[in-house]
Amino acid sequence: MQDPTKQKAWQALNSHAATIKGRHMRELFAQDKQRFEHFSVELDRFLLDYSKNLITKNIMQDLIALARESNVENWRDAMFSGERINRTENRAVLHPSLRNRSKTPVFLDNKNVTEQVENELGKMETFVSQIRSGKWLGYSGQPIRHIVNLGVGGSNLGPQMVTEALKNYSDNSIKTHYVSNVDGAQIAEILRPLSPENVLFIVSSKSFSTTETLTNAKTAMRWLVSAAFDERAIQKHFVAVTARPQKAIELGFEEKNIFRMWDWVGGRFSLWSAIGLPIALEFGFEKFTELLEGAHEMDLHFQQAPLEENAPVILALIAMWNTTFLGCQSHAILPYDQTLHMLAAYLQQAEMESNGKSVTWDGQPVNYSTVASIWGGVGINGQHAFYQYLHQSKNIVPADFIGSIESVTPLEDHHETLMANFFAQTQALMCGVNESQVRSDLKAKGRQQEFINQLAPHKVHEGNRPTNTILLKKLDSWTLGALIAMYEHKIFVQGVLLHICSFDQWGVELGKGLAEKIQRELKDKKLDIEHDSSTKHLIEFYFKHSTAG
Ligand code: G6Q
Repeated sequence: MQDPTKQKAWQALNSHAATIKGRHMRELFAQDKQRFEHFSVELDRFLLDYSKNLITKNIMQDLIALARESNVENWRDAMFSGERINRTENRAVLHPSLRNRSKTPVFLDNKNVTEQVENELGKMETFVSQIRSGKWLGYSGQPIRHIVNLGVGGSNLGPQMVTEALKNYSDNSIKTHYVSNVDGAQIAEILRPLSPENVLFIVSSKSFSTTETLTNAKTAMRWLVSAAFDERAIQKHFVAVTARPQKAIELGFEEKNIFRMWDWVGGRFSLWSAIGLPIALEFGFEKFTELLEGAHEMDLHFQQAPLEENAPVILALIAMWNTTFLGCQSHAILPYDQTLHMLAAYLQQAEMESNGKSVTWDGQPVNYSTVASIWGGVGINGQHAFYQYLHQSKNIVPADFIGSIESVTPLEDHHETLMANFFAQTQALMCGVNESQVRSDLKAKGRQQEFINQLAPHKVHEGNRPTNTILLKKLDSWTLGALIAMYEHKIFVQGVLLHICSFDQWGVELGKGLAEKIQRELKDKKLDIEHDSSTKHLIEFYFKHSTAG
């Protein structure tokens, strides 16, 4: 496979990067009165404005040319048609089929994936209706009121992020809780106020072999059985979601209580499958369907819109421009919506686990930056915490600002205050304020010259800090589905541009394997593998001071 840096467009972008660094976005806005029109895309229920990036029309043309040279369109079509583009695991990548509301058949190994998905959705719908209507009863005859999802990583972050984001749409008949950590503190705290009689546990694990999740599942089973005094209660209070149903059966699950997912769904892309069951249980199957519909609409946009107007493609190109060509090392996700407080954590996994790699899909080392580290938090709160760094640090941190025109919870002037800050921040990050302005502002306030000389350098904001603005009409399940799908496809396109396999995660295996060996040592209270001196002494110190057992 060709070295991507040798591509014509890549080299043109390298030259642009060398010259654009001396320019300021203020100047670019002044030169082009239609900059917003040139660098924004309006979709059905939201707007993407990427004009506050250090780009010109020529740069955008070369970025689009890079997408063409990298065959983004062919890769996209290969993904949607079920080709095994996850090369290192020899798997298809068909999460868009989970929300294929057009119901066009997609075949994999002579099986119609669309049909499999529809069957499973049907099973979910029936189950959701039984639980929500109170027909499904617990061991003592009580209807289910609480769902506890036991799952980690991709089997946790997506559903939990969505549950938080849609919490204002809940009718509160069912409350969902999430346990992801094997630290007993989490499950203990969640179970403490609950009564086993009305709790349903979902053991969510694609592999059904994740130690953390199985440890939590066994603890939950003991908790239930110690109240019910009957192991048969498990069938009324536990369901599983997995691609390995046999393993769930071995743990005692009845086949009818097992929801299927498949190898062609990556964990971090799985909230659209039965992994999203807690969402459907708390908000109803209709809301879950709306989420799928919004995502499907984004799939269609990604498949049909020309690259120049294709939101996920543009986001990927801008991210690559900022990271690979301009050298930014991190990227902030800043929703001005309290209910999106988990979005940064969700996208952190989606993007960093997908593209935080340093070899190409052929195993060649890459000699360019791949993706930035992702972090962030909700707007306003961040302004009173880490925005100082965004405005004045030596490191440039591009950011996505996400806000809504209409509030889901309108209260007097709350939303206006929130959104005034939303608009002000991207403007301030872009424009900044130079020293002569700072000086004249201080002078206008009647400050002494000596004071002005002292303070002026501290008040200078260079500006020129790149941001994307995503303005939603309103945060609802449809729009949320579209938003998440847009980011999923952005990540996919980034992988294609960077020649990286976005759908494996070999980097998590090393530590996992080592932890298994060390867990045996901790159990036996004896070191029997060779460790470096730091790890050896840490474990010995742990043994020496441990009061447990
Ligand atoms: C996601 C990752 C990872 C995975 C968890 C849980 O893409 O593969 O986060 O989801 O390790 O795995 P199981 O669902 O198999 O328990």
